[in-house]
Amino acid sequence: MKKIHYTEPWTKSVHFTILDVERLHSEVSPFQTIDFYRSDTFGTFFTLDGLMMVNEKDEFIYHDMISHVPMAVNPNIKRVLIIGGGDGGTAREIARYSGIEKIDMVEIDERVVRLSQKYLPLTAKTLDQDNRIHLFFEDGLAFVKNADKESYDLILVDSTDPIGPGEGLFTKAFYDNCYRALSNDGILINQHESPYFNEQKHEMIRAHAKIKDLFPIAEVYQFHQPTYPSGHWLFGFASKKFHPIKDHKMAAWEALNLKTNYYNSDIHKGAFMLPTYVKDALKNAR
Ligand code: AG3
Repeated sequence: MKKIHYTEPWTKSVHFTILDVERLHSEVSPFQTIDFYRSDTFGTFFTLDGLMMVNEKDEFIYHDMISHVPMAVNPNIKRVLIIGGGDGGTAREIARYSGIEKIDMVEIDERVVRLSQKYLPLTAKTLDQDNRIHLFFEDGLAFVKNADKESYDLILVDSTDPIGPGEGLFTKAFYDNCYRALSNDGILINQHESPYFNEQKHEMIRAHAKIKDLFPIAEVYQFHQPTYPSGHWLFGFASKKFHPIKDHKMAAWEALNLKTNYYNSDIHKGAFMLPTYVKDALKNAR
């Protein structure tokens, strides 16, 4: 197959390029452009509107950090709502907990799920193998708006950047509805962009400003995602009751004996220790 170069513009002047990739598939869905590629270094990867979403080499980092951090704070989580996450990686990690009763996954674009099932079984394979997982191909914004009050213990917002179909998932109205749909010990984890380049930092600040106004506990934690802009990426941890460090149930989580390749109890604590420039940016968020 013909080899091409794949480039994501991280900023106007900084581009990330992977040389010599094969394009496996390309299509324009009703929501976005979806491309699947194959690289010697990163394995199979896919992009939405040209932006890196998932690749076989570093997906474990993102999916460990979105899933195991809240599960180690409240091991009694039973009802989970995933917004986005069409590649299936987040559902795969959550499904490893036997105490989970249901995983509702709301992905606006069915094509992302179907193509991931075809080209990326590494992340998508659990989607049709676990009957606790229920797929809804709907707008996440409308779904949480119509969800019953206090009907979930955990909401995971596994979204794209706030451009295109992911935009509504960064609004006050959306976070408001998440708050309402969460139980009293509920936790919200959201894709929180990067603090490093101004392009993503701006979105990080906007998201935090909205979430900290709503939730009594609103923290941010970091991890290394080498293929996202700057490689320094964040999730938000918001909750009505649990603090991610003070309520960390380290022994209970370790007793589960889950093998993870990035997440561990030291990372759990360390991830919430932020560099000064990030703390400052979040403190002044409005
Ligand atoms: N969600 C995408 C995170 C943002 C990536 N941004 C970028 N490349 N500019 C990943 C979904 C994984 N389940």
